Amino acid sequence: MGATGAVGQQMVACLEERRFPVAQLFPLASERSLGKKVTYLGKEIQVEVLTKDSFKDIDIALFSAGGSISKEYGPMAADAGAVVVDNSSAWRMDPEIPLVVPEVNPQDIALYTNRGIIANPNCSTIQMVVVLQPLHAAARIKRVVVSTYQAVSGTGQKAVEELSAQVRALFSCQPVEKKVYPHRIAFNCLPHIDVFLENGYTKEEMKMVHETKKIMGDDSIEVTATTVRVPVFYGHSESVNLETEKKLTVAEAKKILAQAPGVKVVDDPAKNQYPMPLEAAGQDLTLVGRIREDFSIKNGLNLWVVADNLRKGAATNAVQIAEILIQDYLK
Ligand code: NAP
Ligand code: 3JM
Repeated sequence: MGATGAVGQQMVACLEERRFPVAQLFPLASERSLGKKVTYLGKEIQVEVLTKDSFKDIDIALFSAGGSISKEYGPMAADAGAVVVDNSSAWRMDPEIPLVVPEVNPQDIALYTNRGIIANPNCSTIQMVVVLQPLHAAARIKRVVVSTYQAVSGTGQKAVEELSAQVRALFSCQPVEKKVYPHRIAFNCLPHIDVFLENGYTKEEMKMVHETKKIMGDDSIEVTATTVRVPVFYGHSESVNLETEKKLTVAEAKKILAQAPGVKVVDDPAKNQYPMPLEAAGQDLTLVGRIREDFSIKNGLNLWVVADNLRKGAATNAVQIAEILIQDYLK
């Protein structure tokens, strides 16, 4: 569901690359996509328009068409017998619905039987908790201060086109058009992702706070976030500051992270080696580097975390959940 979008296209690619045992693929989108085709394992499949009957005889429904579609059609798909893996924020904080990052809380997938829906976390949360979890297990994280540098592809296909068009317009002395963001994104940074809330934070910032506690199963972890849109096409970066209960040296943290599932340490400043969006894009690992002590507190660490927001941040995480579903639950 949402097969023609930025996330949906990556989902199809991911199913293909990971050789997911698909018997039949049904790409769904809106009537705007009538006539479009999706290529899967060399075959062209016609995109179908979403209707109430789309989920008959479907085993797994991957949703990425926005919150309102997920709210309306998620329960319908579940009632029709499909297990829904939903990429939107619609169901994430519902206490009956599991919110899963396979490297962190795969056991929560079992709770899909509550409502037939599993929620996929926000892209910025996913890449952060993959790195936090092993450090938390070793030293208990008390507090996290995170600032994000998020790619435009996180907003969708239209935002990718907007950044390209603005760059082309600026370099050819043409007027710059803005439709997706309230300000120009080319050569700019917008400390504004999703809507502003009454508490002064954006909804994206509060997603990071609430989702982190739920996935890690620990309400005592304090999180504060500033989320920023930057003129990068693919790959979100995060500056993460941690305070732990137990002291972790840089060497210990590096060793723990080097063994953590889904994580790759890229940290050799002398050779200019550190994670970057250009390197993270197009692959599935979460890269971490610039690992250093925060000398301003007793037990503190600073990290720089980068991942492909459309892959680990969305499509890959959803497909990993589906892989566990078929392996352990839908036999
Ligand atoms: P996108 O590029 O704008 O694609 C949206 C997709 O949804 C398209 O396939 C679109 O079909 C379809 N769609 C929209 N309205 C529809 C409707 N009324 N009926 C049927 N299909 C409809 O956006 P995206 O970046 O792929 O993101 C899609 C959603 O995934 C987001 O809204 C968000 O909830 C979620 N998301 C999650 C993460 C994450 O962190 N896990 C990251 C990014 C996005 P048409 O092409 O026919 O319009
Ligand atoms: C990432 O229109 C919508 O409901 C989608 C908004 C959106 C979300 C969301 O809140 O589901 C766009 C991009 C996300 C997300 O992952 O939280």
